[in-house]
Amino acid sequence: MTAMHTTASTIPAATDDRAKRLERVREAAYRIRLNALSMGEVQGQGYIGQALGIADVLAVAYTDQLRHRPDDPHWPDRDRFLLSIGHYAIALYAALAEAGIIPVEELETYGSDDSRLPMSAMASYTPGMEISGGSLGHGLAVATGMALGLRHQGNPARVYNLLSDGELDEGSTWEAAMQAAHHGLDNVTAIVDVNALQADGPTAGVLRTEPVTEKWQAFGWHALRVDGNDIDALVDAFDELRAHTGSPGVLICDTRIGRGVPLLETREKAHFMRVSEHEWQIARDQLAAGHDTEGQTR
Ligand SMILES: Cc1ncc(C[n+]2csc(CCOP(=O)(O)OP(=O)(O)O)c2C)c(N)n1
Ligand SMILES: [Mg+2]
Repeated sequence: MTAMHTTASTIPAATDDRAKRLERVREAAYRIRLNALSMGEVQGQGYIGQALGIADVLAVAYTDQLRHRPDDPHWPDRDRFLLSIGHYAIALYAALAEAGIIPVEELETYGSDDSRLPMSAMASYTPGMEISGGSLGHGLAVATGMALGLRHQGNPARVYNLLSDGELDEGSTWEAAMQAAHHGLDNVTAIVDVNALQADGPTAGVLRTEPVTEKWQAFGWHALRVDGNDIDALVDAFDELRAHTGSPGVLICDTRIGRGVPLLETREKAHFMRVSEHEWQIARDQLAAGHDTEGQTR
């Protein structure tokens, strides 16, 4: 018997007035950044720059695009969001709190013993964390398998995989890309965070991945490239990829490490940041000032 799948969504975004829709995402992105700063302050260090950089993408995904039920993270028809970059856990926790999947108050337990929010992502610990992805380069293969399974079941859910530009160095990413295209998996969306940085330095110096768009196209993907800190452009791109049929889609997002906090945007060692005690309040003030200015110019 074919399983019944409801069409209920927590996010009735498509019918919303566009200005309201963008404003809602902008506010969510601001709170995701604040959540990330709170967690960073608990540990005094971490992958804070990446969380600030990817906050706009996560805000669009979690407050505008994904079909999910915050109180039922295992709802069979939910869209799956796979984080293959385990070190970006801080970013995803910030978004899961904004989406109501984990309580905001729980963020203060980040990285401590017995917390459900370990510093590297663990699927068995955290509601809404679909995979344990710290060993880089496996997320897209898991996404491909899940998407095949969902299609086989007649389940309309979509599978998203957020991967980093560092993961483009992994051969397994490209094996999965070939598979997804071979099977015409239009229920898969890959999102690549091109922050131009890796653990050992700028991506261009570690292993040249450009031209990224053309590579995905050559592998049979419908590829779009946008400024990953431009909410307007992100919303359009996500909409286009959801509507696209016949092949998998990839959204290549150029993001800026530390985005929204000038103090951290200009850090030399941006992959793993250490932030002094007195700098956290400055960071929050800078974030608030930027948010206000942006609000006034809209
Ligand atoms: C298979 C594998 N190889 C190496 C590592 C070590 N590692 C952890 S983060 C990282 C950098 C990867 O690049 P990216 O995610 O783009 O870095 P970021 O943008 O966060 O600076 C590496 C090599 C790993 N986790 N898994
Ligand atoms: Mg990177």
